[in-house]
Amino acid sequence: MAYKLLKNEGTARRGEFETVHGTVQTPAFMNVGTAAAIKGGISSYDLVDLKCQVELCNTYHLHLRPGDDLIYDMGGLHKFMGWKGPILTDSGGFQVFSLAKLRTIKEEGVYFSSHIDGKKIFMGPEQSMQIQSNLASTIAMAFDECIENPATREYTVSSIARTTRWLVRCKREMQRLNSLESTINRNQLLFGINQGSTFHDLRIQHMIDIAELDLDGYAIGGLAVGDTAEEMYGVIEAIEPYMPKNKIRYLMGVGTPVNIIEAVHRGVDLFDCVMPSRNARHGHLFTWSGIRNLINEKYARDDAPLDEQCDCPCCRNHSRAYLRHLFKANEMLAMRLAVQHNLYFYNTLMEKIRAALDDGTFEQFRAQMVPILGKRI
Ligand code: PRF
Ligand code: ZN
Repeated sequence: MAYKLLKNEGTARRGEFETVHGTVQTPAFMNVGTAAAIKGGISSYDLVDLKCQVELCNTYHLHLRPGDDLIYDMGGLHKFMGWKGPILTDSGGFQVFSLAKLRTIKEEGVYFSSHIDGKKIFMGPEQSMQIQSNLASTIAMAFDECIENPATREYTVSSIARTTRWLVRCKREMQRLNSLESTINRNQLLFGINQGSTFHDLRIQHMIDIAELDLDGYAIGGLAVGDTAEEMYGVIEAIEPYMPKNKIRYLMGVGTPVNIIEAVHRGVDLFDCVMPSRNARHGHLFTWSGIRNLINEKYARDDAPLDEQCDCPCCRNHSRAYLRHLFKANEMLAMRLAVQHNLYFYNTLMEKIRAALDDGTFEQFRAQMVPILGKRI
């Protein structure tokens, strides 16, 4: 089980990541199915048609509902939701901070109330690993604190020290769980998460510290949470030389097509974001000519497919006028078709990025696509 670097162009990397649930071609985008479902009525079998390689689910949500013990009893997340490919579970370290109410952070972990029914819950590194082990995902994420930007240097120093101590506990607990015969996926991988707000020296030191733990992959967390895109690119550039070359690198919760191209340029291999599915549900569609708002009156009698260059299920079968009508009429099908298109677009974007890296033309691709993809049309 390993990351193999196939080719690079500057700091940009073309690689392969082998797991027990299949090999991921990188750079790759993970499709977000928070509560074991992609919002917008997309099933696991749809994901195959949408060229999805990896699905991402959330520890926090699944622990609250239906409960990780139930999913364990049902044979794990793969069997439960009918998806055979790799699954990455986020640790709860982000959702506890963004969704939970009345939370208190202590050395042992976080005390909080469920956003669903107010129930009091404790989650620390050991609990997060136990839940993710019950879910039996391919990749578990470390339990971290995601600090919102801007943050003070003083708070950042103490927070990342605790995140490092939590990471050591995560690794120990994951080793213990993987040694148990009752564990569903005894090859579960663990990724560490770099934090440090926008302080380059703290980011670098934290990266050096966690690289020593020799984990299965490394994520960059704490970005796209109040910082500008330029600050985010600056942090990636600062830590890239300190990220192990032989391990996969994941930028958490990012981002727009332009953000992804810019991060690949700076050495990132793996992404996830709710943006394609969330924007689709509001009629915002990513196309190869720019970003389209389908609710616009000008599409009322437009017979063209949403994107002439796209061969997703929506573009192959329907017109802009029809899709706009579905949105205006609040039909469920509007969501489903729009989400299918946006996910297909993101997965195709990654395919094009990989092809450009294979050909040694990624920088050309970047120069050509960045001005187009960020434009509203
Ligand atoms: N930590 C975790 N999950 C995350 C983040 C983080 O910092 C982010 C930040 N963009 C998204 N998801 N555990
Ligand atoms: Zn399409």
